Amino acid sequence: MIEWLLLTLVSMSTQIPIPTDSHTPPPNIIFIVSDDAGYSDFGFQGSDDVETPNLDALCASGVRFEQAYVTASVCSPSRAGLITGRYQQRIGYEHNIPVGGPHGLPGDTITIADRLQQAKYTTSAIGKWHLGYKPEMRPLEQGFDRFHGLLAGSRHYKPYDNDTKRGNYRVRVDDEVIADEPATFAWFTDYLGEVASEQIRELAPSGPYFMYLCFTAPHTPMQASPEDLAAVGGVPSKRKTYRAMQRALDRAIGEVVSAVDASGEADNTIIWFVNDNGGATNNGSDNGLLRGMKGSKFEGGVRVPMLLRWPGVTQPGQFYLPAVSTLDMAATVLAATNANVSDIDGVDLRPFLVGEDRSTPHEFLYWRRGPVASVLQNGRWKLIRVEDDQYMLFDIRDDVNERIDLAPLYAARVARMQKALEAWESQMQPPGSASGERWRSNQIKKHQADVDSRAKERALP
Ligand SMILES: [Ca+2]
Repeated sequence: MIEWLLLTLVSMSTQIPIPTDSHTPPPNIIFIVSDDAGYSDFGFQGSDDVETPNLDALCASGVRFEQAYVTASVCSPSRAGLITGRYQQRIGYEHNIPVGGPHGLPGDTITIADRLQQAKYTTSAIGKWHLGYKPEMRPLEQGFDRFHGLLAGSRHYKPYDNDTKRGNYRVRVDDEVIADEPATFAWFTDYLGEVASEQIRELAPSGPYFMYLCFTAPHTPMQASPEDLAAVGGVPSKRKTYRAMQRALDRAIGEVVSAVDASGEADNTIIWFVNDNGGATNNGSDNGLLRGMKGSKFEGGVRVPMLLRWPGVTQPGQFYLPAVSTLDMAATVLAATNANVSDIDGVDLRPFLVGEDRSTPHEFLYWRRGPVASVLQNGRWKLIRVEDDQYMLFDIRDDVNERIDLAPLYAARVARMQKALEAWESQMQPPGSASGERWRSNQIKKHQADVDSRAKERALP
């Protein structure tokens, strides 16, 4: 109740009209995605040992979302939802995809880049792709004019030696693997920041651009430069390396934001930062109070840090409480370009952010990956279904760490939410790529009642 009152007050004090001037040039759009970071592993999320001064400054200059969700608790399906603005299960994209395998985003998928390309944007994908390996699944066939990154993810942060044959992990420009990594860059995270900044300087004078910038940090392998390790201090540990990787990530993003600010286009550039899934079990990340980690339907698997700076729409120092989704990223920016978004599952967040709409963007949000599915109602009630017949119900407003299973007490609510989940599922395709018995049992184990500590969660990759 207090939260809602506060929200209303904030909304009232910040209500401003959404810019509708048809002479306003279309905004540049930058999506920045980090990989496997913990929910609390940023200064702006309250970390006391990870320092992210550049992201904290970005946070201070725009809105921080208190309850932001990705559409999957693992990399590839989460990105498929983000880049299409549609539940990825609509096309059966439910599971992670094996490196080099046949699965991925079908060639005829309409991505946000396709839609922005039609709206005369220059579209650029930088960094981790992880949405398919077959030629028709690659960035240049999915609406991007250019690609500078790797088809897989989780590559080494150091350059590969020239005799290392790791095609899907090697840096490619468009679809050509670059010949000499050691001569091209010293540290991959910084390199992505430099590539993005260079492109911003190049593209800003010539019309609107869309940049989809996906860092591989702080996903494994756990590698940090000696400089970053020295800077974060402390005794050697996985956590120390992780903190150093976050330091590099933050520095690279700082460079990108500086390039925007120096481009003369800062007032007309959207910068949207999000992490792709909950902190992983294997990289030393910390999800704070949230139960569960990457791969889980508990909040720690799907609730992520999210920031947006959009002058004229967001206010410096703003925070937004109701639940939002990465599906909303495409819906919001496409609505600003007057593109047709009728088939998109996300919601245009602008009326909510400027206080014109005091309701909440989503009555329901849904998740499913193999044997575990969930539904969140009004940002508060969360039903998790394990296999076909086990239900857990949490009131995450009062019990954000999901300790008290209310399912036995609220049978009618469970039944109603179960119905909503099934209605959503009836619109989805069956999973298109098998997850394998290991991942199936892993999913189920993660949601057993006795997996109630970080140590037990970390035993389940
Ligand atoms: Ca990830």
